[in-house]
Amino acid sequence: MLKKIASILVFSLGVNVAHAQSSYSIIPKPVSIQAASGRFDLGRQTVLVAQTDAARKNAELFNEFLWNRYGFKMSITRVATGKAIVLEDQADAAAAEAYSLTVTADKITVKGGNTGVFYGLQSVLQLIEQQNGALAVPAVTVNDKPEFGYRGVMIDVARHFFSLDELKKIVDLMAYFKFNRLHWHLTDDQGWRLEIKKYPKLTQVAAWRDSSILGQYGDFKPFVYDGVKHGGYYTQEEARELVKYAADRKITILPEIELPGHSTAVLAAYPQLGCKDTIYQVPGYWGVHYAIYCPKEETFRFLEDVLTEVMAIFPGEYIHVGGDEVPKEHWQESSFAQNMIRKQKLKDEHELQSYFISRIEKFLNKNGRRLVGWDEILEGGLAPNATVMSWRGEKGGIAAARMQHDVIMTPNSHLYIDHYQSKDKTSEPTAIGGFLPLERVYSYHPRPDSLTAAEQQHVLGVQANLWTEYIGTNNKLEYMLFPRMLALSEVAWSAKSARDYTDFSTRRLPLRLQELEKLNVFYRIPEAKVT
Ligand code: TNX
Repeated sequence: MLKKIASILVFSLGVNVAHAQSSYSIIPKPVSIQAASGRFDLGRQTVLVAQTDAARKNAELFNEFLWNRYGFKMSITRVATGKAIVLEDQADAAAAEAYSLTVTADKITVKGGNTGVFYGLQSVLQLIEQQNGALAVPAVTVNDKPEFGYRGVMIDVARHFFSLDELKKIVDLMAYFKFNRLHWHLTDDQGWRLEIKKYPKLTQVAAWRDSSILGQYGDFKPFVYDGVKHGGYYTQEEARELVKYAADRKITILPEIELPGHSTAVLAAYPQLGCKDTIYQVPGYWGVHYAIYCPKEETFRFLEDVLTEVMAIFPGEYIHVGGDEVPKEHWQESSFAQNMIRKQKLKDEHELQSYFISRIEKFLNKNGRRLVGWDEILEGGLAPNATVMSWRGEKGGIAAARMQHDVIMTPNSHLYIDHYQSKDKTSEPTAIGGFLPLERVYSYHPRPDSLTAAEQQHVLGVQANLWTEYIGTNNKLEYMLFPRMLALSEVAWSAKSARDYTDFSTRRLPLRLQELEKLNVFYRIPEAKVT
């Protein structure tokens, strides 16, 4: 109902805008965009010109979008004849993600590195106007490049499992808005989601939770079970398929394997990796759970085996190892962990956690990979080469940047898209709490003023996190992502000085939302601002 009423508002707004200035509605906003006169008519007779295999891949993906959105494809050729969209891949492009785009009545030219050309084509798609069934692109010159090299979205598939098809749909939309990192939160207390050949119980046991194992942690509402054994996992083949699908769309996947906390599901499968001689169960409720990995040699062997299989699937340079919310009681109550603290001459459990993470980092570095962790990995001493994801505000990120460590900003104050989208929580589907309206996401700037220019260079970029404790369906996943993901795309891509919330929300967003509607995305309609 809410969606219906608001959609009437947006559509009436959209129609007015469509005729006045539907052009140049690109999100995220390009660095420069200059209007010219005339337009390029687009149709079945138009050809895509691609001279290399890599350029051809971009052309095929452009065609795929045209097919889904408008029901036709163009032919792809090596030589331009007649009206053409020419893809000029420049192997020596200095900035790999930059592109230029020129549209005249006869020709569209997209120039850049192969990734830049891909982004240029996304801009072309967003410029297409449809009038009386005919398609056209207004004449224009665009020069564009991203502000940040890391433009990410995190999806938690551990609290609720999402199908490969749904993830591909999200990847398509991420690419359309020029994101380049998907952080795949694959493990947590409530489930392990990746096939590991050496440890079959991870998918036989740890991937499934049971309706009988409910509880309540603090204010967290337990998930209401429907009698279904909730869970699921991705085979290695499926994970590889998503890696390839994303890579074609210029998106690198960062897999996350949580340690030493958020790992109860693993202990349910392999209890010997915990410090207690007990039975663990995969919990069906949220929060910070007591059971964590014991710092035994057997645990490190297990983790190295797991990470070896993970690295074989995910070729990206980063492996995320969690590190957040590690309660220390499990170690305080274990004579093994206490002996370890003494033997390694550590001060306390925080230093033991740091020892744990540093050992894993050494292993990853030896294998040519870099470790990322949540900002708790600062406690007890940061591993020498670690990159920090700052989620409890910017504090951790600022501290890490001052120590010359790389940082990705994901503050829960601005980028936790599991929070409510309205102040009136009763009008919204249940969420974890908090209030994060579109405008607040848009207002975020990831380079804190308190850092020097050199320190700011350590901020690689930004990411929104979608935790799925209360998200069990594709529709709800999309409802939480859209349109806040579009606001984030502009935070990540466009310079702060170029950003303008009024232009974004009243002119460009309504047009993009119409498009999401056509692409069957279950987005939330933002409240129309009455001025
Ligand atoms: C904290 S953010 C967590 C997650 C929860 C989230 C809910 C982070 C690194 N840990 O385990 O899902 O809050 O907002």
